[in-house]
Amino acid sequence: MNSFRLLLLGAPGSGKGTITKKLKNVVPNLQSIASGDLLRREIQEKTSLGQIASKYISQGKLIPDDLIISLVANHIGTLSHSTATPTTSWLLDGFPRTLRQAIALDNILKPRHQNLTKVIELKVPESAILGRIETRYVHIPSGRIYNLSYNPPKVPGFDDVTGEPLVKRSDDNEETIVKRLKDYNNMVKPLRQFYKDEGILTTVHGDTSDFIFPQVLQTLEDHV
Ligand code: G5P
Ligand code: MG
Repeated sequence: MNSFRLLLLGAPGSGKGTITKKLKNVVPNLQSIASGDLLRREIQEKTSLGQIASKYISQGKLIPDDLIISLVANHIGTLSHSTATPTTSWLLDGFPRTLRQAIALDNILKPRHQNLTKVIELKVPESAILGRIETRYVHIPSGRIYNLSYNPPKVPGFDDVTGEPLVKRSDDNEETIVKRLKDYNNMVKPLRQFYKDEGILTTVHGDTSDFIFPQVLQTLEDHV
């Protein structure tokens, strides 16, 4: 497989984090940045950004573009200056989410000659998503994701690797998820068009991550 710089697009609960983990199992040294994981760490560490972000996240609202752009830009900077070479594959999950963020990302990547090479949108029926979210638990420091039926922790309530307690996300309740899904469906339209125009968008469909993952892999294998 050629190296890639991938954006995973997809509704809340569509399995972006799950597909990232599956890809890491098969793509050596794959780096990833998940904007939601970065924000949840800021909240746990009680930083000033975390305090602002927590109010937006618990209401299911996007945090302001400027805040998320500078947070992710810092992390992309670390990626490309330390471990990454032009042949290192990496992926973004959850950023960009607005057209303004997409343009800002292009402006960050272009001078480094590291533009995105592929965008894959995961399309999962909302009926399947609603069932998953209420039973999701996460380990904030690592971003590891569990689900009581799909991939339960070995010891209920505790992270498999560190043994630390798992938590439920403040935005994982029915009221907030309905709002997040509605907002996603509106916000994604200009993003889709933007990446369609760049000729790098592929959409994959399925009810489960096990069905979607081989399609993601095939898309990356086909991409040059
Ligand atoms: P996030 O953190 O980016 P979302 O809303 O985009 O959050 P989310 O909820 O993290 O996306 P996901 O990563 O797509 O979903 O899905 P996942 O966690 O892998 O899977 C969901 C659950 O289903 C898990 O429990 C998993 O185990 C289970 N599962 C997976 N596959 C299957 C399956 O096949 N079957 C079953 N039964 N279960 C399965 O953003 C959060 C907030 O941060 C802010 C916003 O406030 C946002 O709402 N934020 C930003 N704000 C502005 N701009 C940005 N760019 C922002 N990024 C984050
Ligand atoms: Mg996620």
